[in-house]
Amino acid sequence: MKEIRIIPCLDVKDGKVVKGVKFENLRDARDPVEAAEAYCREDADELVFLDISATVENRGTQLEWVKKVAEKVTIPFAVGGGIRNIEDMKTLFNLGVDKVSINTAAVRNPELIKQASREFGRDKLIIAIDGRKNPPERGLPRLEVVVKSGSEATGIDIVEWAKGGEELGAGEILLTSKDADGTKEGYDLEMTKAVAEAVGIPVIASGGAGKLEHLYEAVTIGKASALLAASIFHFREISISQAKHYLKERGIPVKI
Ligand code: 0VR
Repeated sequence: MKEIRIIPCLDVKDGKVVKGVKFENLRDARDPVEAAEAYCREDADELVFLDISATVENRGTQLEWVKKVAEKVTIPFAVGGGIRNIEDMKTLFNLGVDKVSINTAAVRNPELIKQASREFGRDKLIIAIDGRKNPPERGLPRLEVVVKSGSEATGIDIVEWAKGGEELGAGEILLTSKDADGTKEGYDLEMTKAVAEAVGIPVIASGGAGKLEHLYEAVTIGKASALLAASIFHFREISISQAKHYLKERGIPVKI
């Protein structure tokens, strides 16, 4: 098993790191630059910056924050949120971003994945998939892709979309359970396992981390290659070091 990466996520809105539950009730958590520097010092393996500004007009402001963080980050730095096309990706790479994460734009135009993979290489391209779980009787996919910050259902099966993203050239999948986000009740293991077993590229588990055990089960049951978390790290309930030592003591390879 390759080393499992521990990845804090900065959900940024109006220049502040925010944190909500199920993508709603966002409240200020930290300053983006302060948080990024702290996570680098604390030996996070990668950092994700998710631009959740509500409108396109905010993009300029948010790029300023991406630039400020990119200047301080000393670990691989991925940015997602509102990325619409190849030009948006070029802008981010020119700011020093290492990987881009596309979500809604890829669902709307899957060819964008192929173009981006050809242009930049699959190692720089993450497909972010936000998902929800439907009750069996509704005739919807059990695991359904949602887009536009989780506000729009697509009727697309998450596993099918993940396989399609891999075929089109994605380098890894950032799989976020909207239902689990911010709840601290654990990752969606059914969703994570279903995707991880269907693709040959790494799956980053995201949404719901609340206890050290959640991290362990996301790897052993969910088959995740990397663990993204926000709440437990932003509110200093668990440190990166605690997470890594807990996993290492249980036989999970991590970089310490
Ligand atoms: P925790 O459950 O706190 O670890 O959160 C992990 C992950 O769900 C969040 O960092 C982030 O992916 C939530 N995503 C979105 C969003 C939050 C607010 C608005 C939109 C989105 O579209 O992904």
